[in-house]
Amino acid sequence: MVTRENPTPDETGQTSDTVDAVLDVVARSAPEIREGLPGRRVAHGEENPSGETQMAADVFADELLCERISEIENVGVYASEEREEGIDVGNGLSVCVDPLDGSSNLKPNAAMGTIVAIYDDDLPATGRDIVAAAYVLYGATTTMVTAREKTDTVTEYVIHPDGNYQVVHEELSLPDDPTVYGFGGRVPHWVEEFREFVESIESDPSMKLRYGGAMIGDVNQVLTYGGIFGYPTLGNAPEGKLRVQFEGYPVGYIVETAGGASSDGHQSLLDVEKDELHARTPVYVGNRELIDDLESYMADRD
Ligand code: FDP
Repeated sequence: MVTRENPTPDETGQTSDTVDAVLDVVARSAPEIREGLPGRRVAHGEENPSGETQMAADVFADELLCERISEIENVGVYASEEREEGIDVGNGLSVCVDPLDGSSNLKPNAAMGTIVAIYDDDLPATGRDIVAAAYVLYGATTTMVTAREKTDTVTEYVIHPDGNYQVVHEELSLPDDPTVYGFGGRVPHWVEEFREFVESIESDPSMKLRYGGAMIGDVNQVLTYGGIFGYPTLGNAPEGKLRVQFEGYPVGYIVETAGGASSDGHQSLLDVEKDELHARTPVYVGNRELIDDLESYMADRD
């Protein structure tokens, strides 16, 4: 379970209501986002703040969530991977959204997600400021996985086409025996220490490769079957690809709350400190023993 040095005194009252409202908006918006995808599998013509080509669907999902989340009482800032800066929308919690994670899976019609992280501080916040995190997975069905400080549990919901949703797993926890692994980045760019770690994973006959190219789909495999996902440090990109505020902290928080572990190669993702909204970090999440092994392989690398 996640341990915080300075826990929010009591995630009740206003904070809890705001978290409920944000998660409700995300769940109820998911069918609309899904329905909006077919006509938006084309480039929008702009780049996001990380220099990636935006798809029309990225912009659509961002605008829809921005409009709805901004209206929630006690939300202070809405920030998105698709916007340079957070938008000041009032007083209260900061909400960071990756509206469409894995949007390069739009063209081949594979899984994608929406990620949300709610921080009880200004942005850029730290991983220890998270009060809740969640993701929607647009797979064969639409599901949502939430982790919140109030209950210290991870819950999975199925979201119906009309926006209503129901619990399918009240308290999700990472299976004890890991069976799946998936790692991003071009293999020729993997650093030697990481390559050796991957060889050790692949030499274990109980481990199977599961990699779909959208972080949320790959992380959900790990939460379901046990194992490890990583988007590693690369020879040509030491910070990897994934963004701390929008991807690293929320998946780290969810997997740790589910009884697993997270790392940037040396420490919990929740202890990574960056002072830019769109900063990146290597991301590794999964069963504790696999993350410990990974960290020992990476120990000599800065
Ligand atoms: P995408 O660029 O398709 O939106 O950070 C976003 C992400 O996907 C992750 O979902 C995924 O793990 C990773 O990037 C894949 O990136 P590459 O295909 O460039 O390795």
